Amino acid sequence: MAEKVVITQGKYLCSAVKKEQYPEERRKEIVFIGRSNVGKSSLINSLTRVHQLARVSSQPGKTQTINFYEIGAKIDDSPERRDFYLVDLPGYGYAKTGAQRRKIWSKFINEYLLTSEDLQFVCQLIDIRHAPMASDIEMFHWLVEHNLPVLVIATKADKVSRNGVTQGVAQIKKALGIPELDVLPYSSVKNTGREELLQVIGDCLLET
Ligand SMILES: Nc1nc2c(ncn2[C@@H]2O[C@H](COP(=O)(O)OP(=O)(O)OP(=O)(O)O)[C@@H](O)[C@H]2O)c(=O)[nH]1
Ligand SMILES: [Mg+2]
Repeated sequence: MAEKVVITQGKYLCSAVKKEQYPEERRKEIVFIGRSNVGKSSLINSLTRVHQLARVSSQPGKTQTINFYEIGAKIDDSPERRDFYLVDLPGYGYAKTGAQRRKIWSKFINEYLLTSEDLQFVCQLIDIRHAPMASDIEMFHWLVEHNLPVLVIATKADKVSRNGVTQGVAQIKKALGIPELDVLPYSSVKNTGREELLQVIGDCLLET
């Protein structure tokens, strides 16, 4: 499908660490997951083109709650707006977090991922420059086992050469064990991959 998706607005809605704090209004949800510092919040800013919508930091562990962003989108020339949520999650695999925090992390995030009825797909972000870590591989398999559709996004593509992009993507497919997997290279600095991701989102918004 070749419809054009235009993001018309993006705004922070709410943060949650338990079910009662999820948004009242139900909308389709697209979630971003990945290690701390991989670029989840940056990707949300790049995708929506709203500067500093999600807080970015060079220090890992910036995002600590499930953050819901309310996004308005128009598809093709349809005057009707389709609103949905982008959901930013705290990073996993952050060494300094400690075992206790990791336990809490997994509890409220597992609860969200396993009970949200509006979740459409999970974007799992992996840094294109490094081989996926054990925590990335574990997370990918966990998502697949729980029947959550996953789109793997290789982040920080601007930091490697064109050849490096090809190699990074191949490395990710190999580590995740699925040669035919679609891996989308993305750069939040150059907005590479943005149109492709908007296409996937558009297809998902048009589904009933
Ligand atoms: N060059 C480059 N730097 C990036 C890109 N995406 C993110 N960064 C940088 O990577 C660092 C972490 O980015 P964040 O978006 O805060 O990462 P996060 O995954 O949300 O991190 P946590 O909230 O800690 O889990 C920041 O210094 C960003 O500027 C990218 O596409 N290219
Ligand atoms: Mg973040």
